[in-house]
Amino acid sequence: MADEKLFSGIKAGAIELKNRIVMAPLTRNRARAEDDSVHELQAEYYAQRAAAGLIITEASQISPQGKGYAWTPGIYSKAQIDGWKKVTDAVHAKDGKIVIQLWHVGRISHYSLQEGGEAPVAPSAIGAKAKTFDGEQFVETSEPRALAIEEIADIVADYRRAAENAKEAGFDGVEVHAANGYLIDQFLRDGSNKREDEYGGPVENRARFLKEVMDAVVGAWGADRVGVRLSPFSDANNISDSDPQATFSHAIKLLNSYGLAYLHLVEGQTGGPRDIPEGGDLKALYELFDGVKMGNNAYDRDMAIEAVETGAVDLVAFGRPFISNPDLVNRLEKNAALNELDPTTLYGGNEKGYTDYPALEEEAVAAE
Ligand code: 8OZ
Repeated sequence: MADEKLFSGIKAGAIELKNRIVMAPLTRNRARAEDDSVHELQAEYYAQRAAAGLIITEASQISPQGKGYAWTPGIYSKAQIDGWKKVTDAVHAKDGKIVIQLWHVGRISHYSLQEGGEAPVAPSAIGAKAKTFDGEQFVETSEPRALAIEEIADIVADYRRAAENAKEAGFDGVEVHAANGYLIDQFLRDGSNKREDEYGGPVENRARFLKEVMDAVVGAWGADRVGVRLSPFSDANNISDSDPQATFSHAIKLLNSYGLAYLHLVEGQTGGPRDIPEGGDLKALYELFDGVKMGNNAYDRDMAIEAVETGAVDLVAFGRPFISNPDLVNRLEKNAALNELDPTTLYGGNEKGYTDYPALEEEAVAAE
């Protein structure tokens, strides 16, 4: 066994991890079309990856309104809870740990994906120049309508219910998805939030929705089983802010006050370059958080070992490598070659490109 710190155990809040390698949240669009539930196929997929110190599920909508793409799973109905229970049982049977990522897409949706064909919702009626997949093709996201102030409490209640459902489904905790230009990020940033009530204007107000969501989710789970994901310097889904360093300094100080299981940052552009824009300082943001820090974005083995060894982060989340390498932890330990990813089977489909990537043969060790 490799003796680098990356391969050693750690506690993230109350969650005991057997190593510091995390399976990042990965949208795969294979939930059942009729009820947005996961089933045996996902149980097998996640169980294959249970050697990770922690699995974060694909983003899962907290309500029908929170959905923005075809075939993403929900965590608001009985059928969805039952489906996720199959997943958590399968992961736990292999001694893995798994949290579910709670998601509301806000304006990153299309009316055809919304109940009654309604407009998606957002802090303000400002559309994103972004695309989504409606089950047949890629389409421009629809023009959103601004949430009435009374509706915000309803969405917070949806988060609370989803968090409670996640407990019933047997998860080890939850991750609040506050990244990548979705609803919480839309509230946080001044490019998408032009509200004139207490949810808009100064950053203290723009962070109010995040705070209310965290209060609700922490109320259901206790802070030490709740993580949160932010992408301070990503413009994913056409999100923008005039001063991300200030916005996210405030957000992270707020999050630090809870005593959370971990803070998860996308370092640079989501799924893209790791570059931080002028005036941005990722290290300074991490330093505002006293708990366990998780980094993500295009890490390879050497970068991950180094980042954990130096204490830049405590955990490293791998995305694409975990798709094509169910036994990624073993491969990293052995410094073995990785399978290539088939980009044509990322989103939608069946077991092809999902549960059929091979694990390393015992003898195929590339190096010590
Ligand atoms: C890829 C495709 C659709 C959604 C994210 C949940 O970026 C996603 C996502 C990724 O956070």
